[in-house]
Amino acid sequence: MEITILGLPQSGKTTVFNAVTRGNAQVSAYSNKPNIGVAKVPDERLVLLSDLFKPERTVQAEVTYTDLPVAPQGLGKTQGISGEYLNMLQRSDALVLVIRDFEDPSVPSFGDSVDSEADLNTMFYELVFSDLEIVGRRIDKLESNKKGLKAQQLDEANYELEFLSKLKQKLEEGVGLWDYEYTDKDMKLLSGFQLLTVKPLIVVINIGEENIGNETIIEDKLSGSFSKSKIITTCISGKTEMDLSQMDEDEEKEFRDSLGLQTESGLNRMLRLSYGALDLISFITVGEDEVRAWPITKGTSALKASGKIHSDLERGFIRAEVISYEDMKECQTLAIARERGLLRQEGKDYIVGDGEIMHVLFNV
Ligand SMILES: Nc1nc2c(ncn2[C@@H]2O[C@H](COP(=O)(O)OP(=O)(O)OP(=O)(O)O)[C@@H](O)[C@H]2O)c(=O)[nH]1
Ligand SMILES: [Mg+2]
Repeated sequence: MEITILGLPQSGKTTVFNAVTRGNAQVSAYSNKPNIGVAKVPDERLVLLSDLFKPERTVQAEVTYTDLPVAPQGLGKTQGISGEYLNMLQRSDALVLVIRDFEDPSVPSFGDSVDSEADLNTMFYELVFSDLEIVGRRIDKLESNKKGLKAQQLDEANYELEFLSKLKQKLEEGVGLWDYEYTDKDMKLLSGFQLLTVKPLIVVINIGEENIGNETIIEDKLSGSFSKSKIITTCISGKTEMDLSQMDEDEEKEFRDSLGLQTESGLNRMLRLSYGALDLISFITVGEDEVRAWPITKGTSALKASGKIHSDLERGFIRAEVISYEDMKECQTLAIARERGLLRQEGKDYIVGDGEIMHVLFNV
């Protein structure tokens, strides 16, 4: 699963990328290669389970982030997004849009002054225009190919044309396709187009250090204009989080406390929200060697989930022993859980839930 970070020039994309991946990509260097890094998804359940099982290692779920290089000429000037830049956005499963909301005279602002609301609208329009282009091209192509079609193909083409016209209308109204209600057939058609305003979007408002503590007010102000189910808004102080991400754990905690940062850092919240936006949940395996979170899409069966661990487990799957995180926390040991009958036996079609601890019995 991949998330791509985009935004206007100098909005803090690379800074956010570094904070998320604990990486050291050069901030503000005009490089034309994307930065690619892995972010570990925070999960307090792993902390408690590691306390119980004292494993050799604890492994968090991971998501890949890409920080796109300097926006191509025209980005932010409502000319739509195109070329390789567009391809990269289309390939990703979700988008993180970084919006500048920090004052810093040494960093030139995109407009006359720092205006997060205007920047957000600008970027929304960029995404909408880019989709409008794609939809428009597809409509033209279908129209011009219609002549030679046989009856059934013509029906299909007409269905698609009707669907695309509805999308086009929405886009022309300036709203994205985030909240459009799609039928299963629509979804199938849609998957071929890789439209940007269909992908989950996480808007990250990059606030200045001086606004730490005002996150809720800022979020409410900006998200009011687009309450859409597939768009999530969150504030982070990019620069602070980047500095914090370079520290060791104790130092980071001390610094966080001294800043009076929220109990859950904006960064963790962003990582958690992005994970959810990808429709991912985690199941957990426990043992002396390893306590580990495994990402699966919501609705995954025990059989498919076991295949994430190893293909042998899927091939030779017998059954799974499953316990909820809450029950595990209560029982403290698997022996007690078993005694109390809380370790359930589940078959291959069982739909694995978030945070469930699973042990797969198999035979190959
Ligand atoms: N004061 C302050 N400065 C920031 C913050 N975030 C980023 N900056 C600064 O803004 C400048 C641009 O940050 P980058 O992270 O390179 O921004 P970018 O969007 O990746 O820039 P390009 O890739 O060049 O478009 C750098 O000098 C950062 O140090 C912040 O939260 N507060
Ligand atoms: Mg950058």
